[in-house]
Amino acid sequence: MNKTRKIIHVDMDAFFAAVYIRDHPEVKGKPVICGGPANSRGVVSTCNYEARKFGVHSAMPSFKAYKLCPNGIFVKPEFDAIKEASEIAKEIFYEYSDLVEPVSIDEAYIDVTENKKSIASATQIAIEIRRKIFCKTKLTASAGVSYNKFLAKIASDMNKPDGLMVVTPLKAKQVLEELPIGKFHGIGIKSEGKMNLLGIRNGRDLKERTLKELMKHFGKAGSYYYNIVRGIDNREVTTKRIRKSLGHERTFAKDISDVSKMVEILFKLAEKISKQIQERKFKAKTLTLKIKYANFDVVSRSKTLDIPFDQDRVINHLGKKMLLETLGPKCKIRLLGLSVSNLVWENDKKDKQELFSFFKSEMPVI
Ligand code: TTP
Ligand code: MG
Repeated sequence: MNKTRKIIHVDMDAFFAAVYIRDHPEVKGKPVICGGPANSRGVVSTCNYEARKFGVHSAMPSFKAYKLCPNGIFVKPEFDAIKEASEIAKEIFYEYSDLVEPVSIDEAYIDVTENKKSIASATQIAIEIRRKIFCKTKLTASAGVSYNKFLAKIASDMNKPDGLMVVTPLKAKQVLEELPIGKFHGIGIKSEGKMNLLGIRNGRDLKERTLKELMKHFGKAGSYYYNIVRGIDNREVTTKRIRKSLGHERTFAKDISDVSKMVEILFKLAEKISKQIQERKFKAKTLTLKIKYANFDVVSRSKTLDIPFDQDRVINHLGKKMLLETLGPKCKIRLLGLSVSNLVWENDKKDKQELFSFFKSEMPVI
């Protein structure tokens, strides 16, 4: 039986900033920027919609945010309050369904096709969820309702902030055709640029391209693009979110050019990552090094091993190798990052034995 699913995507509005403003009402109505201090070398976590009018956005360097919005109020996110609000929202979702997939601290998919309250209308549930979140946290959330995850996610973004949008199967075609290519979840900035070069600016343009053509330009992702623009997304709402990567980075107070200092920092990052993946009982096959140079150019390099790893010396060895291969002479850098991906859960004994012999034979201990 192929029953049409009912999926809700909920995403809190300007989350970190909204929590701060709720708890510090004196800043209400002013542009509030959460993250690194004004004019510092940190980055913006998020900002409220007042600050967005000045062009400030997440992941922007704080000094740039300061230039755009010198009267902005720069504040640190208050994580205890943030986590508490996130938990309250999650509890509300579970009142309706156990099929809840938290995607990040402020967003989740909920499959309400069959729900605990036997409410036939997913829209009604979304209305109730938004109202309850506001009652219990004094924060607003936006929600999207549709028949798959992709469309529900697109929908929740359409009437932000404090909005609700329902995309029925009848409406999906129009919504998708009119959607600017950069708004397609899963099409990153790079692919967006490539699509623009190919003359693809919105869903309508994308739909005109054949599967073969899209796969030629975008590889496997091409078939994903081909399907989503037709409203096809069969991904289930999964209750256990599978982590795809884990990483850390450090922005330095001053640009550094001393390689031994970089290696030292890399080692600390490797130790931290190793500890965290071991705690979570998974291993990784790919390590990615990120370098941001003093002029803000960013390069990243990845290495993938056949055998999964979780030990700091392996991570450090690979990271150091990539760093030395990548750095030009007299390079000044402002940020170093390491992340692991291609994650696998800790496996059977055979895997571990292979891992052990691999270390003994192939990995020099540093
Ligand atoms: P988002 O939901 O992407 O953003 P938002 O809730 O602030 O704003 P919107 O109304 O557009 O949903 O991210 C949720 C929180 O995650 C955000 O409040 C802060 C944090 N975050 C970062 O710390 N860095 C980032 O680059 C992004 C995108 C988010
Ligand atoms: Mg949000």
